[in-house]
Amino acid sequence: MASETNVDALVVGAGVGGIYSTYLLSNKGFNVKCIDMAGDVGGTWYWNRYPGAMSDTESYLYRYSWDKEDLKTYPWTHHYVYQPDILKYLQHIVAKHDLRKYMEFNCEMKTATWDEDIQRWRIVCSTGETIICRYLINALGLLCKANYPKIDGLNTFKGQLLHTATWDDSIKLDGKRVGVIGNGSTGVQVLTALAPTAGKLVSFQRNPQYSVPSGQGPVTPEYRANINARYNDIWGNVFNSTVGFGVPESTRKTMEATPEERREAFQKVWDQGNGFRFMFSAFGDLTTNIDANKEACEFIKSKIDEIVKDPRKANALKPTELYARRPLCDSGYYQIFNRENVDIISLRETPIQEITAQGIKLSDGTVHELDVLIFATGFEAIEGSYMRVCIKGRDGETMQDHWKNGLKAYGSIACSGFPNMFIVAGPQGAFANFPPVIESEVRFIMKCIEYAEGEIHDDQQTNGNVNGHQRSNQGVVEVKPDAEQSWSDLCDSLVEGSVFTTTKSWIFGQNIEGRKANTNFYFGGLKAYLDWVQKETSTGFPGFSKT
Ligand code: NA7
Repeated sequence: MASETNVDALVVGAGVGGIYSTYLLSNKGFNVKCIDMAGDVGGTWYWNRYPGAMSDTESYLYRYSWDKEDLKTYPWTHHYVYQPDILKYLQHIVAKHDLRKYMEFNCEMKTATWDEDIQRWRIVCSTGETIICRYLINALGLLCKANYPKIDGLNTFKGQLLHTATWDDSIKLDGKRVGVIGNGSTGVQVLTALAPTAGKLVSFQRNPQYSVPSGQGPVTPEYRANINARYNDIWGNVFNSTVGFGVPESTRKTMEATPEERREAFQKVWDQGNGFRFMFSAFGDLTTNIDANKEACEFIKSKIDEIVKDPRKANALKPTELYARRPLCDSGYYQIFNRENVDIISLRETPIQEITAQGIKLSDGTVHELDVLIFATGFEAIEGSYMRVCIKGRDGETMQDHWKNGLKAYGSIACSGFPNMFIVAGPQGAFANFPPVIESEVRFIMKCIEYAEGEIHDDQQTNGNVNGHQRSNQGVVEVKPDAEQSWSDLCDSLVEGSVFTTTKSWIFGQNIEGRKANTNFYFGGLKAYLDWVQKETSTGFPGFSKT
């Protein structure tokens, strides 16, 4: 007979958000379980194992802020951490805080149903197990479900087909003829990493994107000592900033500088490296002023001309749209196109007609024969993970129903009609560095749970299934529909005037064919988000009802 488990809280997903949720819930004495469909911890970093996979947040910030001792002692060697090191770090945190005992892998949540009679969630897993819990914390991941574009003949290809988000590292690419579709953050990384060893590498590029140097390289012991000495201030600044990337956030207006001053300022951040630094540190209005933005575009395009020797390739690499997507950075991306084994095909000029057994056939009849075809085509971002499971709230409403007119979640963490259910890194969260955003959301969720529980008294007797804590005034919390709508309206209003709305990308859900544009992020900044959370939690949770 299939087993049934009762817990206080179920965390679904063992990535950055799921690990922290499990840590906080278990520390508060909840009987907690964390499941993940993957074979181990890591979330997005478990699956995205493609060559060159790297976080483009500086290493000292691509980690949890709350383990102060660990911040100073855990080793990292370069300005940015590559995927294997991120995975090792997350495994280390899980081991250090003894969290593995709460975790079960190869266990996927298939359905979650709110049971009104017992005021609990009832989760059925791929293993056949049923889990019953008071709190359901979904940390399913916003960049998780791989996006395969619809291209004729996709299944006819006789070579090896890979997607960067479900990478198989047993496949060797050295000396092979490799085609890559996609040139976002992932495509840029995988192309740059494969160029030196692939026999032939072709980027099939639809929209070129702007990229700047990352500044990747080893750090000195002095650099690390300096970071260690300043860690408290560093995190203080991050949580007081707009984008949380540890880079200065300028307020200087681009068009008030002379052309020489502008070039000098752009050159300085180009030399220092990091995409967010380039977008936010030289000037403060690249994302809000089209003329300012165009100056940045011209600067980067002039760099492409300087770096890429073949004018055909250089022209193909130069974007025509504004610099208005998630900013990219690289470790020598434009440089790879000076190699003889690397080519670029502009799909805007010659679109893909179909994929054939041999490779890619373009609209002009040319066939590019390939041994391996890599999809670096991104994700069904944000809702993708939620659409492949069935979560039913009050009155049988599903998440699919709830989001049919656009994604929304109050403070990014809760949806009306889904009591005692929370989302980590859901829609309409702060557009900022993910680890501090995720931490902020998990801490907000914990506050909501504390509110649902009533006061928690550590020194009182155990009450039923809760280890060592007694809860009084226990209840069920649920977001009010009008509060959820007003958060969504706020997100819409904050994006007005942003140049980001001029491009089509996953930021607005428009990377998937046929999807309507939706404001998927809160563009008010991390600090403003935290101020809002502080107000919500210190004024009696006005957006929630408690029964
Ligand atoms: P992105 O940023 O969504 O990039 C996907 C890329 O795939 C982008 O270049 C797309 O071109 C391209 N794409 C998608 N569909 C097609 C078709 N049908 N034909 C040609 N090219 C296509 O995904 P990433 O994985 O790079 O990055 C996602 C986030 O993960 C990133 O922001 C980081 O936060 C980590 P398009 O621009 O749509 O023309």
